Amino acid sequence: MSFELPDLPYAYDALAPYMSAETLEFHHDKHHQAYVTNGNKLLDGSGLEGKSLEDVVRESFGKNAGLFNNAAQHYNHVHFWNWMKPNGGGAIPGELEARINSDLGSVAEFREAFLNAGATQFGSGWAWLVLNNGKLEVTKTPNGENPLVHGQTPLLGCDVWEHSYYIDYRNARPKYLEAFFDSLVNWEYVAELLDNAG
Ligand code: MN3
Repeated sequence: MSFELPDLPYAYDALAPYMSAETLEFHHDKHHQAYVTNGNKLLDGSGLEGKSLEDVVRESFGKNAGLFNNAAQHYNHVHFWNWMKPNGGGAIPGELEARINSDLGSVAEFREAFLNAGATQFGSGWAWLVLNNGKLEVTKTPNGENPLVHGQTPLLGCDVWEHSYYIDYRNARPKYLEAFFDSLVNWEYVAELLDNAG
């Protein structure tokens, strides 16, 4: 297999004013495309050509930094576009909300932990809601690293690389994180990933 850039699941201007068309044009068409293009070049001859994207990410980690960085960022962004939707945020599907309440205390505590993870990730990286040994946890990772390489299932991720927010929020990463959580998250997709994880 080779990596392919998926279309955005909505129009470029569909997430405004929380994420502008200009941000999505750069982020999807330039940054994500570069991970796909470079990932394909590095996949060729790596010995991992026949593997699923998830396996390429897991098996290149710690062994082939160039391939890992691009494959992991491709995986992260494929999901990132689906972790957002127009008129997102708001009500969390009941079963997911119940899991959040039992594992993380409350939705408010989860929100605070998630925003804090994103704000305190020094430099580029991601904030995550993951399933780890059957329990929901909030984590963060640097650069392209993702929960797959730690044996966890990513359920929600927020890209805190500057390219994700600098056009719309300049240096105000916490404001971007609040807008993401409150007005962009596609909770149905998060619930679907939790269902798939069993
Ligand atoms: Mn990005």
